[in-house]
Amino acid sequence: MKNVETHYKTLGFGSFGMSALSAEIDVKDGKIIRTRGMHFDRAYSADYLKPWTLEVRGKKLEGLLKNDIPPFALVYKKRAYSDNRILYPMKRIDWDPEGERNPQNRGKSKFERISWDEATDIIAKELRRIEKEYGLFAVFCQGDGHGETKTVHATHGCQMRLMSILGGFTFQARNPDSWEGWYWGAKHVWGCDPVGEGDIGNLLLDIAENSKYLLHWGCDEETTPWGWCGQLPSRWAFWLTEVGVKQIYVCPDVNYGAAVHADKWIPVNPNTDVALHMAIAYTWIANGWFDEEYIDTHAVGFDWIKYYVMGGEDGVPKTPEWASPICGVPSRQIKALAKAWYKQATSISHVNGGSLIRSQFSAEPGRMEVVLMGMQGLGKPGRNVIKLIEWGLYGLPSQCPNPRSDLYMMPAAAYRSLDYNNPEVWDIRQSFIPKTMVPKAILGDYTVDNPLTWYGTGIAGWPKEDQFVKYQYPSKQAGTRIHMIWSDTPCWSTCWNGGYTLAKAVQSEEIEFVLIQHPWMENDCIYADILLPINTKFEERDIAVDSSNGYTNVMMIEPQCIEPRGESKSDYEAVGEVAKKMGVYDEFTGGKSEEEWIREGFENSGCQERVSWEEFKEKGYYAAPTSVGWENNPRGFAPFCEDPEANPLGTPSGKLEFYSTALAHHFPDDESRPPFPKFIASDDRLSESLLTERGEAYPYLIVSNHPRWRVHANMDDITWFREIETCKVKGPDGYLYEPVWINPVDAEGQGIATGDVVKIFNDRGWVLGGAYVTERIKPGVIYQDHGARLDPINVGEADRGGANNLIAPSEVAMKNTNAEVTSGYLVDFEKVDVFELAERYPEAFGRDFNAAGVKIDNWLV
Ligand SMILES: Nc1nc2c(c(=O)[nH]1)N[C@H]1C(S)=C(S)[C@@H](COP(=O)(O)OP(=O)(O)OC[C@H]3O[C@@H](n4cnc5c(=O)[nH]c(N)nc54)[C@H](O)[C@@H]3O)O[C@H]1N2
Ligand SMILES: Nc1nc2c(c(=O)[nH]1)N[C@H]1C(S)=C(S)[C@@H](COP(=O)(O)OP(=O)(O)OC[C@H]3O[C@@H](n4cnc5c(=O)[nH]c(N)nc54)[C@H](O)[C@@H]3O)O[C@H]1N2
Ligand SMILES: [Mo]
Repeated sequence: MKNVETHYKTLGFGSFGMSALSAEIDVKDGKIIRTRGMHFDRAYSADYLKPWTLEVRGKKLEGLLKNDIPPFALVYKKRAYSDNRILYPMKRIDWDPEGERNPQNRGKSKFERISWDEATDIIAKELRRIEKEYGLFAVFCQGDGHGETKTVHATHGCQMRLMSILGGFTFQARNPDSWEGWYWGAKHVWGCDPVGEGDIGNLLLDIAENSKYLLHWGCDEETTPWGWCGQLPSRWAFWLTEVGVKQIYVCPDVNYGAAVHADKWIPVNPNTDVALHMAIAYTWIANGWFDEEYIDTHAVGFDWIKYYVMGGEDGVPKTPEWASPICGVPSRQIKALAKAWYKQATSISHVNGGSLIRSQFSAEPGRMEVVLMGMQGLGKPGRNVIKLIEWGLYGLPSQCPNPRSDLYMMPAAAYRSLDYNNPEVWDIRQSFIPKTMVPKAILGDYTVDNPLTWYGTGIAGWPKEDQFVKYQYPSKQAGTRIHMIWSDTPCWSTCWNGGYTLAKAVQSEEIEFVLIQHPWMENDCIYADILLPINTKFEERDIAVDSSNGYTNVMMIEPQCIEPRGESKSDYEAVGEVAKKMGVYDEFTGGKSEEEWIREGFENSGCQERVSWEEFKEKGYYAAPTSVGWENNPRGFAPFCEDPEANPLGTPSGKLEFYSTALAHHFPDDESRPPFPKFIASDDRLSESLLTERGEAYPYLIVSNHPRWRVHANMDDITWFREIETCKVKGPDGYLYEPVWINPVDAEGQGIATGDVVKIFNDRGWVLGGAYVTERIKPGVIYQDHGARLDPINVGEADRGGANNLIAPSEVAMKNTNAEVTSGYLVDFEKVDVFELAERYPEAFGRDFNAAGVKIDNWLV
């Protein structure tokens, strides 16, 4: 094509400066016209790259020379051109830093355009005032989400880099959301710091060669690998079928992976997996179907499990007949599954795990799964647990489900966000609040002497000893509560727990200033006092790495594709403008220009060992060949299995701790996370089980999966997706509602048909959704993805967009943790008449929308 320039970019939404998927962007006349997967062989030959081949029973799976990027990458240019972009700095009209601040109107009032100069003047003045009145620890920084993956122009956390230079702030510690059950549970059984997921080396091959069954347990490899690692898991699953591995799906919904690959679907009720686990253990113990020799040499504490499962503790043997009414799986199916799993090599596959690891008491299923694997000889051929996402996000050389490249690259030095895991950069323990406790901290009357307390920073990536350290808000070092929020991650309402309590917290008098920087007018942006416009990665030059695609590791220069829209800047540049007003610009940039940081990133990445800077710049990228002999790398837990003395686990005893000595020592009386796994329906804080009284009031469990057509809160405005019937359901008023899957049995009672609008509710509030009546969800369960864009009907009470996190519990999953409960909780639903609602809430229903959703104009004067 004439006059078309092709640029390399990584498109993926892991953020944190880590890996994203390499793509080629075609630009014509200053406009992006096309996106394709990167051809790795543009500058390096196939002979050099040596794509890998997996071959089992005569069937081959081959590495590609062109990246098979997911739909999110293909459509991402629409985000750059979104009508919903924030193009100028803005101020809430009724927030006057010199007079009335009207915090009660956050989420309700409109915004007016101001200049960058005016905005940064106000911000600098506020920072100085707050420093004088309370000290800088009163500034609370929220900067930890996923989103665009950028390095020099880091997506999240630039404001913390500035605040650390100024000398203080309170850090929002993001709980290990992706891994709760593994982090707080499994880690105490098999070690596996930092996140508690198992060792997955070379398992693509091990499972294909040795497993008879693969249990996709809370796993949809046709949806969630899209978030980080493209289409390889899908190709692998097709190949497994050819090779003869039977794929069994354990989940409440026929998810997209199940629809395509399942040999069998075991429909389980949300977050009741631990009952199913217990019944499997019961069947094994009752029949002697487990590996006693392995347990003797590789595990401690099996007697506790046996005692509990056989009913020794509470007089209730955990039989399949006991489990069946709880988990919804017929007892004969439980027995058949237990028998098959014992008789034949069986592995488990997760992307990260679904509700069972993000619901109440998630430590129980998290560690019971490891107990089951241990009972059948974890690490024996074909008996492992694969995490399909792991090479996606990190491409960690030690953890890759090989094959893999022979070089691991990371332009870490150029990453401009705060390095919060490095106490030499900034010790976050001086003052922090776990993300799951922020509303509680703001709404409670805690003081230094009467503080809110908890255990652990809870940040994914910290070693397990961290779980036993006690912290408090306000901290002694800070000596103050928080009075300002500075966020570059304005999707609390859509992605975190108990969103309606956050709405109340941000309207508190005590929060004097809410500053938000974001590319699009959505979600928590409506709570801002000042909004700063941020650009997309197409509008910046950067350096990037792709170790997510599974074919070859690529490091690249990312040229600028288009001009920044409006007056938008990158997060790094925006914070830089504030740094100028605070007189610390040189410290903030380290005295280096963008170009110099890109160069610095290259020099420290590992890539410089292979090519010169000049060659790298000229070719635009470096791609590493497949490593030689990867087939022989260790497979999952095989080294531990073969020699547990020489290859101990990271537990205190070095063995599988079915009974955790550390939990017993630190929290002997914690009934929400006892030393060994149990079945827990409720405690004095949480009762999100159908077995409780609340279950009678709200008789459905909701599954709130990671969205098929979004990455969390990202991309809810992509018109190409919104035309798809499982992406949005058109209501009678023409509004595109977030789908709610309802089984025909449950829909019938209320006369609900596809296209009707329903209200999902519990004692915490309600959200709307568009009914999608289907047998793909089991009866008694409804399913609505998380992350739909906020569109408040009544702030703190009702939402039209369908952001169901608003009605998720505020309590943490286990007492001495900061784990979230965002799925598998109790709700009810009923059909509503949207025209009647429109009369009752004229303002909300009067908001103008188009094919991309609610328009930005509704929020501007
Ligand atoms: N119901 C339910 N809730 C869940 C889960 C669930 O399974 N169910 N899962 C949990 C999990 S595992 C996760 S990871 C979280 C996800 O939660 P987050 O990681 O917080 O969510 P994201 O929407 O990916 O990204 C955060 C924000 O960054 C913005 N963003 C993207 N690019 C940029 C940029 O360049 N600059 C700035 N300033 N902002 C940018 C996005 O628009 C979005 O507002 O959700 C958790 N919550
Ligand atoms: N498309 C897309 N991809 C993504 C993301 C995204 O937002 N969108 N987010 C990324 C991130 S940050 C993460 S952490 C991962 C998350 O990856 P996962 O944790 O694997 O994703 P989920 O969608 O929460 O759950 C996966 C499947 O578990 C099943 N499931 C749900 N609840 C239960 C339950 O209680 N028991 C059982 N047995 N099964 C259940 C459902 O079938 C669901 O499809 O995905 C990543 N990839
Ligand atoms: Mo996640």
